[in-house]
Amino acid sequence: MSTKHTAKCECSQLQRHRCKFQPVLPAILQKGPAFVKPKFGKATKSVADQAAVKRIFPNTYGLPEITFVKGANSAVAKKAVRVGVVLSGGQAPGGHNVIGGLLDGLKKANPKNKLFGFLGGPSGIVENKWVEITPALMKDYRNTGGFDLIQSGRTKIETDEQLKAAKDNLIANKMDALVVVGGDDSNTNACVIAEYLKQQGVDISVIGVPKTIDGDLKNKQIETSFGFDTATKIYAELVGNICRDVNSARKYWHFIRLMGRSASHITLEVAFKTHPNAVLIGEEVLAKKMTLGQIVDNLAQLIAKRAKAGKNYGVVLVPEGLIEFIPEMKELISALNDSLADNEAELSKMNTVAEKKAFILSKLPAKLADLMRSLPEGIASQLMLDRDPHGNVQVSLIETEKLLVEMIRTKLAEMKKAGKYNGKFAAITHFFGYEGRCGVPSTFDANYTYALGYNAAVLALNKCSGYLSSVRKLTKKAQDWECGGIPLTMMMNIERRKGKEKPVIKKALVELKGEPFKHLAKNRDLWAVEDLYVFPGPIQYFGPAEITDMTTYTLLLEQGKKVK
Ligand code: FBP
Repeated sequence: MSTKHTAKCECSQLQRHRCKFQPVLPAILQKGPAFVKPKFGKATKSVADQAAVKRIFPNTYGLPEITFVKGANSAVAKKAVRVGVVLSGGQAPGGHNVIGGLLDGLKKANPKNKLFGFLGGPSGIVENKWVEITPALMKDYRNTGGFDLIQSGRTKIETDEQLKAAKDNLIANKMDALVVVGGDDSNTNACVIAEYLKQQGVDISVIGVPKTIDGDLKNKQIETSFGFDTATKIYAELVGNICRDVNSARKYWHFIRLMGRSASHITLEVAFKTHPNAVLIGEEVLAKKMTLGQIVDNLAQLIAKRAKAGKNYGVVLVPEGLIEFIPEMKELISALNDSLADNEAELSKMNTVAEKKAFILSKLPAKLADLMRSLPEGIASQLMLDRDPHGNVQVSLIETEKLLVEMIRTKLAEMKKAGKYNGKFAAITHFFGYEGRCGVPSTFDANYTYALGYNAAVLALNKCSGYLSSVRKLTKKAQDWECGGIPLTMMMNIERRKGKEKPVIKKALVELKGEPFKHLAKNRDLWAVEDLYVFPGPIQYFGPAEITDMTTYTLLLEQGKKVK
């Protein structure tokens, strides 16, 4: 069912200028899809649990990697094709440019090719809601933030009815391909759809595009997901401003929780850009098996040390997923996940959180029930909130920064009594998450997303189903980036979700042996006591390349480049 596009787009001055920005395409794509050929590598394996992943994806498992090389490929331009695109999961800067690149790639191959945007995320495919994306409609959305052109959603297409409805609608709309722009869970779902269509003998390709501000959809082949660059620049501007405020007023401790789901990549990157006094990294907490009490003690010691030097102020960064990595909390969350999934029907009949909590407490082992009772009321209730459709705890809604401040306050009072602390502790808490997801894409993200979309068009035209659009060598100039496709099954392993073992794309967590974490470990003691704050300021869209084209420290460090 076609829907009239009603969203009105009021242009700011910046947007008016930014709309004119022409992203730089990698040289390999510049002449268009008819001059690019796929070069197939060796058959691939999933990162873990090979037998189980192969059993679930018999038709899409083991595909070879693809690299695009120069070569005449006029076959892709012969027949006009119809491609659908869907934005899935949380917003990330650059989504509109993926659609722009896809549209331009398709039109370059054959002006009669058509692109359709499914509305409101994957539910738009099941409910058959779409709009045709014409060049005229696309015009005002180029290089803009947000997903408002077709919106997003978190529906997971998994039941037989949903899969059948998706298939029927794709066939009814005479689609040749579907492009799913999403994170690890959405791209896992893209692979489920690709597999289902192959099993059903339906010749419609499904291609994924790596999106997420969290930066956790990456591996050897996918160097970063789009949106991470812009979102971390926006958070760094905000954190940098707070550092400057702290340095000016010298009277508050700011506890800042940053989005990023389980992984701490965003927190790490923002720390590189701003040099706060303390940075918690969830993955380190897990590796060192640190309890909540130890985390609080360490922070209280730092606060006391700075107070001794007359510094009753500071900035602490907290990743939103921290809570999932504290061993005792991890155990509690995992038991809660299972218990909430096992008792879904009964819980749905209860009206209040208190009622649900009492019921769940009766199902938990005594040790975990005691831990749950010891938590502040707000946090305990937040841990009970519904999981998202992919089974993830909604960590963005758990106010860990407030929990830490409350516990630190108690600890400092004890230390004061014991004569071990004599400072003032005035704390302010913040959560930066939604502020960074729809920002105007940085030049890096504008170029990267446009290339990912254009590259997805080339994959679709070559009928490469079950692949993730891959643009590599990202620390080089955009024209030198390499393009191709990575089999989705190659990134999968089996994880426990909603009480069941499920195939999912493996989340990339912060590697403690990786260069980014080592860089933090080398510098953080100095940042803790000295006030070496950096104030990065806003993203620059115009001006010298060294400030407009700057990429992330994470990417530079991961690729062995030197950073200051
Ligand atoms: P994706 O994984 O879908 O990219 O979403 C990322 C994210 O922004 C997380 O950082 C955050 O925890 C979550 O979405 C919030 O979800 P919601 O938008 O549903 O509140």
